[in-house]
Amino acid sequence: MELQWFPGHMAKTRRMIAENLKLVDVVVELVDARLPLSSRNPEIDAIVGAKPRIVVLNKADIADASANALWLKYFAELKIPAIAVDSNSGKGINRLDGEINKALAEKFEKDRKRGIRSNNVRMMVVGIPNVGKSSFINRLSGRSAAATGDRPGVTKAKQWIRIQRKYDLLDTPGILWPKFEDEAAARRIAYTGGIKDEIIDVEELCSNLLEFLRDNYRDNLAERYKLTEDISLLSGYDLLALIGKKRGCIVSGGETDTFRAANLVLDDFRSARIGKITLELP
Ligand SMILES: Nc1nc2c(ncn2[C@@H]2O[C@H](COP(=O)(O)OP(=O)(O)O)[C@@H](O)[C@H]2O)c(=O)[nH]1
Ligand SMILES: [Mg+2]
Repeated sequence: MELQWFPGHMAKTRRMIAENLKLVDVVVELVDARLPLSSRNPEIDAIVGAKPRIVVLNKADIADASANALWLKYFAELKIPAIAVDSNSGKGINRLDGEINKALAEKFEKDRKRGIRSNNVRMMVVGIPNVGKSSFINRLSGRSAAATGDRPGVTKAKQWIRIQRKYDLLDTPGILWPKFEDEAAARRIAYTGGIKDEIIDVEELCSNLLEFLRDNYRDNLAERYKLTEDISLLSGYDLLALIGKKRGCIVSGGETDTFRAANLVLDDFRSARIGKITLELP
């Protein structure tokens, strides 16, 4: 991953997030809509504990719309509030307000009984690298964002961003470690670019992705690369070679440059040029 996660780092991260958790009313957990389970931290439930939480299926714009609906239903059944968001355009982000109100209904009621009138809500964003935490925070804060600075009783270094008059958002997200032990999850994260390509075999990775696309998004694949032949029986590596040939990825001597082809396909996938694709279903 972008950061090397050692047990020591994980312990430190856990500690830092636990400290910040004490300061907030609600946690916004970002996951990648294309792989909502694989992009979750494996210990998220234990880390967040009983603190109210909203799951944001981010990058919903480049995930399969019908799959987004299935995932929202999945989280609804688990009684975990979830919304689908595109942090680049801001689409879906307006649902956050309603979900927070529902998740914090009890707190508001308690405050009201105690005669506390201010409905200020403090929140923090957590998620694994590359799910879009910074984009989400920027989008949420918009131009009206104002660093509210240090406040009494809060550690000096903490910066809060005031949004929509009633939210205080911790300006630095909690960066959690991904699922390393789960090979299939790690592979899906790698497809999306969440693991540095330098440390993996891109041709093997791309071959695996092509097999997934062959079985689940064959029309998208055929259309993108003008594959008119029957590809149902081609292996991932055969597909890679075929696409390389079609795209003119040739090395001197006439052989197909499968390394270049793999980078091209991965780039196409990551930029959603093959289509809106979800890598796992509930
Ligand atoms: N299509 C799309 N891309 C996004 C979205 N949110 C973030 N990104 C992109 O994902 C990449 C990682 O985003 P970033 O905010 O840096 O992630 P962080 O590491 O969690 O802070 C960047 O290239 C963003 O432009 C989104 O909702 N839709
Ligand atoms: Mg960031």
